[in-house]
Amino acid sequence: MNIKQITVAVLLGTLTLASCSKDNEPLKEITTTSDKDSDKDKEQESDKDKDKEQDKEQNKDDDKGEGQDDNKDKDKDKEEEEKPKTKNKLTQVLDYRPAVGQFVNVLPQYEEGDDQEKMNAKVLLSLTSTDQNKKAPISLGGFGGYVVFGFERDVDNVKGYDIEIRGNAFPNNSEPGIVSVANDDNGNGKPDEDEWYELKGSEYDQATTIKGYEITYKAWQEADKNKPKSFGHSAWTDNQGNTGEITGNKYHQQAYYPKWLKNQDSYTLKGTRLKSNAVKKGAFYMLPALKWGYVDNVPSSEGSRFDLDNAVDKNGKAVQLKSVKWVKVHTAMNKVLGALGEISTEITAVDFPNPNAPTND
Ligand SMILES: [Ca+2]
Ligand SMILES: [Ca+2]
Ligand SMILES: [Ca+2]
Repeated sequence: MNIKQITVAVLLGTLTLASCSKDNEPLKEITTTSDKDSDKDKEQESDKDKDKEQDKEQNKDDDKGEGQDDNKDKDKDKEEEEKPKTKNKLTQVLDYRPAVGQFVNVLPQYEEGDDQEKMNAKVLLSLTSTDQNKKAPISLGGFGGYVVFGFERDVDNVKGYDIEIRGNAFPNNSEPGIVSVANDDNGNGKPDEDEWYELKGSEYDQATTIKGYEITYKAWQEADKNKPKSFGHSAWTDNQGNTGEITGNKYHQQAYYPKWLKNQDSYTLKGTRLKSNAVKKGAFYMLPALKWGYVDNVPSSEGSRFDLDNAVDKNGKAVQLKSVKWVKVHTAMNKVLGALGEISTEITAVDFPNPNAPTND
């Protein structure tokens, strides 16, 4: 036993004595301390209990949470079923190949170094940008110039119209474009050798309509430079034995041949060709609207809508399509109208009517 131990023993003795004493002061002091400790213990115990309770609560909440998640999933499924479908959207331009034309390299604007991919992206931006400064019509140039669109999801064949493609037509200024559609039949993710179905318009069965028309545009040649307004010049030949030329006009003095095809001396475009119905009135031309079924033909939304029920195969036989992946538009006429330039389809917007219409199957 050392001094410390002795001190403790004495203190313990005092403590025992004090405990027995009727003098409450030291007892109080001591017991108070002791009570404080025990209170602390109690508090700690109670804190522990609280913690336990909290844990329990949390577990309950967790359990609830899990339960809620299950319910949420179910609710979500229900909502998916009941929620109105959002409108489909134009999200891709897979190919933009205008024919030679007065707005080519301008709508959209070509910049040095742009390649096919860049031009496709510019077309998409022109048609979908929410910035009004970037939104602009795109031009397909003369006959056969085309663009291929892809969407957020496949275009369903609902009852009635399935897609709306607007142009910049106004009365007596119609420049019709033909719509064709396809699915990825060969599964390579590209709109290529898949079967394309034309959406019949009012002129499809006319005797003057040529199916499988082909035209080849030649790039500007050194020999063209002495011709008047030669900047826009391009000679063409077609598969019907005709030859002709696109000529420049004073209003548009850039090259009319797509500049991003700089390594191609010529290129060929194909499709159904409609006879031009342009009528010359003095120095002007009137371009009356066709009855129905063409892009850039009438100014109204209603007249710019297309129904997949009008799809025909390459032999003109009607086909029933449940949905399509890609939509193509090409300029339908081959005609240069003096200073007005060539007939060229323009596109300003792609939209979808009636997203919740029942499907046609
Ligand atoms: Ca339909
Ligand atoms: Ca394909
Ligand atoms: Ca137009």
